[in-house]
Amino acid sequence: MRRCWAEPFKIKMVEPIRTTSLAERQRALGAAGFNTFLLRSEDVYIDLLTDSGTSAMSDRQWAAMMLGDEAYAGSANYYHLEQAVHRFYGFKHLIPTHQGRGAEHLLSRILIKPGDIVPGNMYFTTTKAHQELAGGRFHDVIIDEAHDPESEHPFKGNVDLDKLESLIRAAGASRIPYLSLELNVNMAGGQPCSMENIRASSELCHRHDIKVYLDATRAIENAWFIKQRERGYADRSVASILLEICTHADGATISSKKDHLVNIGGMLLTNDDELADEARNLGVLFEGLHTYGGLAGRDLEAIAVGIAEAVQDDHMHARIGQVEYLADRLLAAGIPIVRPTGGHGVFIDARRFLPHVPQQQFPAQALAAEIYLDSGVRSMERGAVSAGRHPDTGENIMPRLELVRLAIPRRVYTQAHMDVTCESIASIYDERRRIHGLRMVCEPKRLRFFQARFEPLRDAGSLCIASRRPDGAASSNPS
Ligand code: PLI
Repeated sequence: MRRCWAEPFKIKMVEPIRTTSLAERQRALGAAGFNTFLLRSEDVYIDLLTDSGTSAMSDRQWAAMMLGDEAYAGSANYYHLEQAVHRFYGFKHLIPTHQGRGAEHLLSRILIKPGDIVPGNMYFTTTKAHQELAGGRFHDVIIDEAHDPESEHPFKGNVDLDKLESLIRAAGASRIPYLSLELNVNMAGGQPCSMENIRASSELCHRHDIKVYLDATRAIENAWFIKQRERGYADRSVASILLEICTHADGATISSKKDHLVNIGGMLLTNDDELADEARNLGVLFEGLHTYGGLAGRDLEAIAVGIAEAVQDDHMHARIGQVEYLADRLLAAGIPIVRPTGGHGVFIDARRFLPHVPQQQFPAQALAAEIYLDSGVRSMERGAVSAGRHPDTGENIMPRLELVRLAIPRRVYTQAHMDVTCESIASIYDERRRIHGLRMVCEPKRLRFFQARFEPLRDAGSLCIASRRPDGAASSNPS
């Protein structure tokens, strides 16, 4: 018989959360322009907007924060973090940054020349934006299965080596500064890369003198999937798999706000002495001195402890196990989600959930709004709004994946919160025909999904299934 698992921690401190009435949520959503990013968190019941910076820190991390050495230069905490990075990632140089996009900015500015092409295994919003800001163009080389939410491929984050080779042949290696290799690809649904593919992609690039930079933001979650799914790794520790992944790359950018179990921070890691010097120098302009990078000493210390906790197999078992628990419940209720279940959240396939809403009417955005109205659960659109416009033509990009992401913060919510979330989505699914699309009425120039505003294409009441229920309230959040 398969035995249950439980989290490898107990709860020492709790943070109250507020339930709201349907009328309050309608008001809040209207004020937010139907964009869940613009909601106030005090109006949210269960916050699955992101797993970024939302982790619960351990007692050891909080204790470590009291050891903050707030020296402007040469803080002891920087050297502790450097030791953790050497031990767990193996790269030679650490340049701390305020968060992941700070590291992306430095790397893009240093390596990309105008007209360059940066291949990547699907785009991430901030990564692509910094590549474009530096004059480059992103080119997708992920395998086709990644764009198919129903494909059960175990490593949907993999690079398609033929696509990469064709690009090198067509563009010329000199126009390709590096391969941007994301681990546990966020926009594909938290999908991992296999070690075999990481190794082969790296060999192909290095044969052509092209560097390989990882987006190692969720590399530890990727290592867990290699342990679970790739032959030869079942008996290896997550920590040893992580180290092996990093041997194939020249460096990495990391947002510490995910895997590292902290609320702020990031880093650029590299084995390249020259690039490290340049990044330290440029970092002074944009981040802060190279031993703090926009962070307090206490933040650096919390990251060092967080990395050591994140690579523990039992932590990763519970972390991914909770995501799988929600996914399995949603599947049992017939909800179309991206398969196989990914690392940091469950992604609902809005195309199949709302087949009557055309993509130009932003079905994933409308569904995220509806889930909030129903139960106060906050999710995020990952579809046409997030994809933005083509940098050359200005046309809206219409990605094949039109998803609503339920990202699970680490060590924060219980199984009961997952049950409430599932019930809300299942009840909406039963009445999905009543959901209508949205029109974008305010579109910021960059990363529009953060601040765009929308209006319902029909009156707001028609968007809100909950208001049509006899009790006029959401089933799972009855206040
Ligand atoms: O939010 P930052 O600047 O610390 O990190 C940017 C970033 C880079 N790469 C990847 C794969 C990310 O997922 C990422 C940030 N992700 C966010 C904010 C998210 O909600 O997924």
